[in-house]
Amino acid sequence: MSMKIHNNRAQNLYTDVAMIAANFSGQTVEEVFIDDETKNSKEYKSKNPTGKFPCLETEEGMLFESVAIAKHFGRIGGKNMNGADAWTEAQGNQWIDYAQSALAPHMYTAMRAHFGW
Ligand SMILES: N[C@@H](CCC(=O)N[C@@H](CS)C(=O)NCC(=O)O)C(=O)O
Repeated sequence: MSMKIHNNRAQNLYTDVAMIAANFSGQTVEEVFIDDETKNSKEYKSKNPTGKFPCLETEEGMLFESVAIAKHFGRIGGKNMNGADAWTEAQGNQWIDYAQSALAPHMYTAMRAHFGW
């Protein structure tokens, strides 16, 4: 089974993060858009409990959170994308964690102010 990335809309920045990692790691991933009715169904909630996108469908199961998905691609691509050793992996993770905790929570606020959404 090929991997499918579930998305709610085009230009979801979180899905873009995961797909950039997919492309760099050489993965072929089909994008599937999930409508609100499907998202809110009991069956779908059991697969994607946070209701957030992206969510990756794999042979092993479903995986949510864009960074977890990106790191999964980084691992399975066989190109040491997550770091060639413990130190370089930790250095990458420090910036990912910084971006997630200090930047991402304010990203949409800043973009709304800038673009007038
Ligand atoms: N921490 C999550 C955030 C994902 C997220 O907030 N996705 C939004 C982007 S629009 C979403 O799916 N919203 C749909 C909803 O809340 O119904 C990640 O990194 O994947």
